[in-house]
Amino acid sequence: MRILIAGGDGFCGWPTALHLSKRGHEVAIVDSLIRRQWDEELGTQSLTPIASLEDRVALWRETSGKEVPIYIGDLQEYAFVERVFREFQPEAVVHFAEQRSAPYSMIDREHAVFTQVNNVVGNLNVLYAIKDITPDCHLIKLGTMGEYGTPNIDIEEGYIRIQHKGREDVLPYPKQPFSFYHLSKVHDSHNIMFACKSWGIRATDLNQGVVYGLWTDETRLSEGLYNRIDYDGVFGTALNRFCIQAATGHPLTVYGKGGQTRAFLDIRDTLQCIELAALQPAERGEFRVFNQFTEQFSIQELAERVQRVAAERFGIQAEIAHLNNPRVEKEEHYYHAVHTKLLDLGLQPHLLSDELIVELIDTAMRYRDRVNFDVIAPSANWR
Ligand code: NAD
Ligand code: USQ
Repeated sequence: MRILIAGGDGFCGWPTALHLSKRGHEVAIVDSLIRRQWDEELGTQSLTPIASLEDRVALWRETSGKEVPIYIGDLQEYAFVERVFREFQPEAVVHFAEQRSAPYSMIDREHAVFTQVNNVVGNLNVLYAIKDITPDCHLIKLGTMGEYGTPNIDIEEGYIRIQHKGREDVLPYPKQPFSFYHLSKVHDSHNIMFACKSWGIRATDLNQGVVYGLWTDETRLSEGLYNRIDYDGVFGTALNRFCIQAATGHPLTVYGKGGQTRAFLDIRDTLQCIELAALQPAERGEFRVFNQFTEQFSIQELAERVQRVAAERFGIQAEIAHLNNPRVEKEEHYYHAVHTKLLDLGLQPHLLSDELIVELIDTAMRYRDRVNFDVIAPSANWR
């Protein structure tokens, strides 16, 4: 298939682009490279060294013999988006290209406004480009499990059957997002649902959990193909952060009680899910929603798991620190989210293993010198 990867320079997008290219799809990347600027703004960098996007695709060409054209530009600029769609004529667009950090969106008014404008406008432009240029193209949009929040009932996949005053309907599942970032994803979901209904386009909203891991078959081939991994208090996410903290002698930063439970998946399963969704597309006019994760864990449970593996395999005694929670969220709650639709399409999960934690700790030890300890503490406060 001809697949456009928007956000193909990022943590999920780069390994997805390589994986799909390796599997024989015709792949092109769109990215504004703004993620690299946010690193500079925050005084941080990926734990692993990452080559420029131009060098990455040049090395991939040498390594695999496959061409991955790149389009550098901002999805907020419609003239740019139009040009990409006219030239590449995608059959599927995988849309990763958004500001994805909840803490970044909560820094102040400017960051909240930027996040919502960037994400909502970019997504709307993609919807219009599909409608006007490639109406049969399947939009595979990265949403997030955090759109649902933590309700005291099971979380369904996108929709819930409700009985009310003797009548019944299947309606979008209620949303109680965690941040202005997570809210931007809710706004995107509503816009996509409306576009599917009004224009008959096909879309799959992948409500993805927190992604952990780093290495995929293609990105480990050589240093120039390495993926990024974040450890800072703004872009770093729970499990990856804990492994890097254990490796560098930093206490594991559990916020509050740590009873917050979230959905998680290995980055290799992100790649699998995207390809499964692409090969079995939504129907014209259909707005499909899949919950894209494989397991759920509490944050405390993950910290204890990393602590145990660090001790058993490296002799590291990692301390668990319970920091004042910078976020407004429940620290003890019911959590059970349904996730059968991707399994039905053929997903073979990589469940969390001690080996994966060992590999992350090992990677962090190798690149310890690149860590700026000043950016590990959480800096954005929800209140
Ligand atoms: P990332 O920040 O590493 O990558 C996003 C990429 O999009 C960056 O390279 C950035 O430069 C680009 N980008 C952002 N705005 C753009 C714009 N307006 N125009 C063009 N390019 C733009 O993020 P990631 O971790 O790879 O996440 C990818 C997607 O998956 C995001 O939409 C995110 O919300 C979603 N997601 C991520 C996780 C996770 O744990 N990383 C979990 C659930 C969902
Ligand atoms: N947390 C800690 N300590 C840390 C980091 C996080 O206790 O050092 C806690 C947070 O308070 C939160 C949970 O861990 O309760 C998850 O936080 P996170 O930073 O790992 O992930 P989150 O902010 O939810 O965002 C990440 C991605 C985002 C994606 C989301 C999926 O950055 O793009 O949408 O995971 S989900 O959580 O399902 O919404």
